Amino acid sequence: MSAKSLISTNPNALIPLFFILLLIPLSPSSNFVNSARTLSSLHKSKVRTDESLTFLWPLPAQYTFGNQTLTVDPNLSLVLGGRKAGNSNFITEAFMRYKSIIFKHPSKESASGFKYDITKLSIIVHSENEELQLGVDESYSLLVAKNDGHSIIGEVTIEANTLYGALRGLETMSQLCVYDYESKSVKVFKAPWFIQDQPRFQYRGLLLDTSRHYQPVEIIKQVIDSMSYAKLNVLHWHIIDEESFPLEVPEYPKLWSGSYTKWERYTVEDALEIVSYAKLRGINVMPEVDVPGHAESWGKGYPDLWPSPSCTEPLDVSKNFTFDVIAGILTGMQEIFPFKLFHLGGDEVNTDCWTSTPHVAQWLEEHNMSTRDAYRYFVIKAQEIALSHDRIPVNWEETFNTFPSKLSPETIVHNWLGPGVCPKAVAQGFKCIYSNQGVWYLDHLDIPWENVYYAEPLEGINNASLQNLVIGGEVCMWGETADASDVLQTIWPRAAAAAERLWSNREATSSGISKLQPTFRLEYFRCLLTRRGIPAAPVKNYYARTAPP
Ligand code: CP6
Repeated sequence: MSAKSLISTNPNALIPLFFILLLIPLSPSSNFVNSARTLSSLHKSKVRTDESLTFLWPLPAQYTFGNQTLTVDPNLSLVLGGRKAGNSNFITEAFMRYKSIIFKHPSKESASGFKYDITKLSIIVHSENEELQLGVDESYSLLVAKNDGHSIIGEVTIEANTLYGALRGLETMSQLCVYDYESKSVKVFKAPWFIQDQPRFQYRGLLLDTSRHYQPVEIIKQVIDSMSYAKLNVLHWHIIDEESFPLEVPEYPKLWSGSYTKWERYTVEDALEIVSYAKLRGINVMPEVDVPGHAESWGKGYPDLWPSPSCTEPLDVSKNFTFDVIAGILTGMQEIFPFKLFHLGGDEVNTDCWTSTPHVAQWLEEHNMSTRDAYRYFVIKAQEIALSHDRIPVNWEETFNTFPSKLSPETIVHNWLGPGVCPKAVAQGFKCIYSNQGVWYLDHLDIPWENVYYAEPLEGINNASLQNLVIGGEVCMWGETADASDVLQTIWPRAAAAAERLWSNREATSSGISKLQPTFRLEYFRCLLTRRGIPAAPVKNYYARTAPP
């Protein structure tokens, strides 16, 4: 079946949900999570107020639900509305993807004349702007209700300002559509649903390291798919490091001779494919060029980048060639990665090779620089290269810890050495990303999911305008101990704990045994991942599983 045949143009879909919202009495401070009642004026069903468990992950910002069970037509059709009406392959493709997720099980043939409650899904997108950058509007409203024949908006309606908000709404909708093994058909339980949702943080990242172990493109795509299920939105691609350089760089074609083998490489076309695959799922890809440490593999193709063949890291600070190569890499990557944020690393720099290599030591002396000065000189020069390529530099926290006042004011400080640096960085006006290694390093297998879940990026920051400088957080999947055979089950389910922390209300996810039952919902989400083909590890061992409520 072609995608086009599913689309009909329904002028009713142009009537925004907004007008419906006006009909709904809301007290401004009402906590939707606990007072589900607003839709009862619109729908005759009784809205549940007794308990608030949902199977949604991450938990939406605001939601109400009722007590109806609705049937969903396996031939669900798409109706496009708003300014994007009729011309969005983007939405149509996303709809097709989600349709195959929702109807994975063949539905039992219904008796002829059977009327499904839900036969169409309306998607209204207001903005024509398709750009995906930090801070893109990901908000959406979602209504799932029985069409009583009276209201003009019925069944399922997703309304969003951008394509990316609509994607988040589709994900939520797909989580409400549950295969019912009794009737062998897809149902929505606890309808009508009304959801208004947006993320708490604009940057919700996952670091993937493809230098310590090569990850095939297909695995990276699975990582991207699974990120979209948890509403994560930045893939921090730690693509190169000291161990290997798998990426093709047209300006310096010998760089990827630093790959492990000729087959463990990414062509420019591979990288472009990953970026566009991610964009269709609302995910930005942020590349990292980690300098001056963590770059030994560059010298395999260009040994001049090493201080000497026997002392190979950090990169030679004394040569212009070093910065020419960095600029060449940036030029190549700029063509691949449209995301404005660019990670320049800057962590774990041991400058011994600079003092022990005669020509570098001499250069330091001529320039009257200590090793710390030279480290600063290197990082600032790399930042200038990024800025001249219209990129915002992101640096690991050591650069801020060592010379905060010299960094470009645009710098985004990336925390990793325990908690505490974001409060200091935002106090000095820098933006910050939280990745405390004690809780958000996924290669640390001994960190329980609860520690991931209850880690709070705003810890230690009380002033609201300073809190706004924490753009979000990122879980890190360093690659030393995981390859294609186990990287997904190392990422999941714990990355999902961070994903809810970064998306959902702070109050709804705060510590203590929440009545929102994160344990059970996480087990349910992990199970959802496995049903969708993502090999997520068990939350707890089998015998310790939580009984369904
Ligand atoms: N690689 C790079 C790494 C790490 C960092 N940078 C790292 C350090 C300590 C731990 C885990 C990872 N492997 N380039 C630090 C940001 Cl425990």
